Amino acid sequence: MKERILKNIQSIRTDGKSTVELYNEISEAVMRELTFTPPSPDKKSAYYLSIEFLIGRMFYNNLFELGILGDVSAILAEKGADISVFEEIEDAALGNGGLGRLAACFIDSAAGLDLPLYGRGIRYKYGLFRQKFSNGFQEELPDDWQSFGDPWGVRREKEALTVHFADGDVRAVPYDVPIIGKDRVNALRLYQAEGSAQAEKISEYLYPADDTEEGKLLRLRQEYFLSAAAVGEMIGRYVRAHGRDFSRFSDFHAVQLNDTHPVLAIAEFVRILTCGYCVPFAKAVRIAGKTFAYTNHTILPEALECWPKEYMRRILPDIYDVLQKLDAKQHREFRKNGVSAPDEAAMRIAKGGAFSMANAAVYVAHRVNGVARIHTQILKDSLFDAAYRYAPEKFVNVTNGITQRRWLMLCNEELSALIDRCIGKGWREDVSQLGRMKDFADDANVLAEFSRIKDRNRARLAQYVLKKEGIALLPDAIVYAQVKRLHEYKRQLMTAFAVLEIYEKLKRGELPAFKPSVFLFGAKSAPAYFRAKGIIKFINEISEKIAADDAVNKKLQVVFVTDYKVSYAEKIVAGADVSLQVSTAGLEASGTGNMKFMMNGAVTCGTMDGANIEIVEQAGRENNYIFGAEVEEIDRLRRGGYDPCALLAEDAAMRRAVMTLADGTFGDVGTGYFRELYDSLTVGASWHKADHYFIMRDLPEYVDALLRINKEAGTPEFGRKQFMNAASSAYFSSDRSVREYAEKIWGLG
Ligand code: 26Q
Repeated sequence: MKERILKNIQSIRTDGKSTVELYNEISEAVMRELTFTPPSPDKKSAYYLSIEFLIGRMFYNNLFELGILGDVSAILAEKGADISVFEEIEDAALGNGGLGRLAACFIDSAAGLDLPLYGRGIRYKYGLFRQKFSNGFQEELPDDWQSFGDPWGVRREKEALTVHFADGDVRAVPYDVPIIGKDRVNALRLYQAEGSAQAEKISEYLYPADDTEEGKLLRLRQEYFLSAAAVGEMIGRYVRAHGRDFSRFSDFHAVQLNDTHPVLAIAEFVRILTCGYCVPFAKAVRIAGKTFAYTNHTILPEALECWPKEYMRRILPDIYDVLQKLDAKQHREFRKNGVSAPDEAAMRIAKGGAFSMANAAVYVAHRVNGVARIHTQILKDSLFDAAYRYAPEKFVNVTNGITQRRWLMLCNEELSALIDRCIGKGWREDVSQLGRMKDFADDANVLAEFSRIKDRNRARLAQYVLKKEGIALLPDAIVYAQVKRLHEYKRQLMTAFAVLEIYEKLKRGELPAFKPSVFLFGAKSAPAYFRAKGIIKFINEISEKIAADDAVNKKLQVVFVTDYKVSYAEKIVAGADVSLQVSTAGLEASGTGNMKFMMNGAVTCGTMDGANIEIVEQAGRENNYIFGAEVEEIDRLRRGGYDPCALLAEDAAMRRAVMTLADGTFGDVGTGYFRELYDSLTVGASWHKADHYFIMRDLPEYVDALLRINKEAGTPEFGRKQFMNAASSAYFSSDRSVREYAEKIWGLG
């Protein structure tokens, strides 16, 4: 196959063609020769249902997975074309953050491990918005990713299904995208909604605004659309192969629900079995239980979906009936088993006038998993404590991972080559061998080469930032990076305050030995998330003020990159020195950016939260910079006695940093953003106490940690710390995660 693909590409003429034309021709030359590996009818397959798939750029990745990236690069060079021009082709951002990128890493790993795991998602016409800054404010532009063509998607007209809503039918047309492994090509199947203008709206936008009833209903339609299409397809295939006896359904299908968004798949499955095939309700629920498993990705209450019954009755009356019956069955069962009233209230599917999607999933699924050890523990101890006491055998942990193919081999070729030279190439097939790099932690030559590679990657990152932003990063500076969704719990605002404190210390001459440092931010704010937008503006104001101050601007720089996405992340993780992972302990379920930085040899400056805990367990706490309150302390503070204003009163530097939100140092053009942020920290709001993410508790320790890093950076000891992180990262390969899912949850042999 490789030879044929290369021959196809060899015969392409490059002269006079635009980048987009060439991109399409080369991609098509690959697609002509690829054959999808079909699910085998007599073996079990697993399906990963997700409202997001954040695949990133496919072009280089696919050539890499086929083992022909170098050859294609050489062929193009002969023809006078540079393979890097395809970086102009924007990647489809059919996701927003960690949850979507995790889905992409998992299907990549499964293909590599020769496992039949198939993604099922939505082919949004517009992905996550493109971000611009205007006067430091975020602006959102539509992400028209199909304007470059979609050579990797194969429309499957004949496999289209119909999805029924009370007010009309919608066609779900599958598009298959190849996920290439060594021995198989799995299909990521994305459904496009068609049939009418109203139908098309369903697959128009990822996360449409849901501040109106219409918006909420559209989101509900999306969730049902994905669920019904995926379930309809599975049941159809099962019936054709095995007939109408569903007792063996779960011998052939495992379905993983990526958070609550596709949980309606459970109800749809029960609906079809009971209404379409006369399976008794209890039996249908039992089969669903054996088939479905649910992953929780967040404990934040605002992200736990509850759908008003009234919406459900209006557009999905049959699903409403199923959920009502499921709730009644749950109630009978709990009564029979003597479940206490408070426990029942916590676990009940019907809650007030709404259905709790998480409770439905936890009740039916045979496995419920968190995404890092501490997160799973929190699920057991608090969010789902009653369910854990009721059915402890359901709960398992699977710590997240990332694909080392995209996040090391592809984005950091030089480090990968160094690893090859030290331990041979076996790690490329079996990532667990990467740990053998630790044997070289005291080899001065290897460490020196490792540092030079970091320097070159940092320089490449600087080139990229210059091209994208028109900003020259400070030469030879330490790069501290915080790139992730913008959210209060992730505490980008705390980093902003830390930078302000450092800025002031520099101005006062208190840091004579301070080494040049760049604070690199990348994040998108949800369009309607008022505070997150205020934080972006605040950081951009700080950036500008420091850049304009000749007394410090050779030492300190703040850059908020625009339109942060997968392809930007690939440059940043390779070039950064310090990974900022500073969420309030207990709130970041896992984090996966933290793993990408680690694998590329950045130290973590962070709290004991999410996967940070397992990162320092693998790499050594002494090789990272851990600070701040741990979960127990945060719990205690939450119960009472936390007084951020008292902390501000005691700490003048912190007070001055926080006051800049209110004292006119920075302007927000009358939007009220800054005042509202200030109030949220000092007096709270109707729905929360002051500083409920505990910034004042952790900020002084954060500043200390950043300054400690600044002192140590550039020394051989610091280089060794970075090296130890990369050398200890094998555990965070999504190959390991996917194997765990296959064994503990899917029962894939
Ligand atoms: C919920 C209700 C209404 C509208 C939107 C949502 C919604 C949308 C997206 C809720 C959550 C998300 C995305 C969550 C997410 O990305 N979570 C991250 O998942 C990663 C993979 O497990 C973890 O590493 C991160 O810690 C977690 O934040």
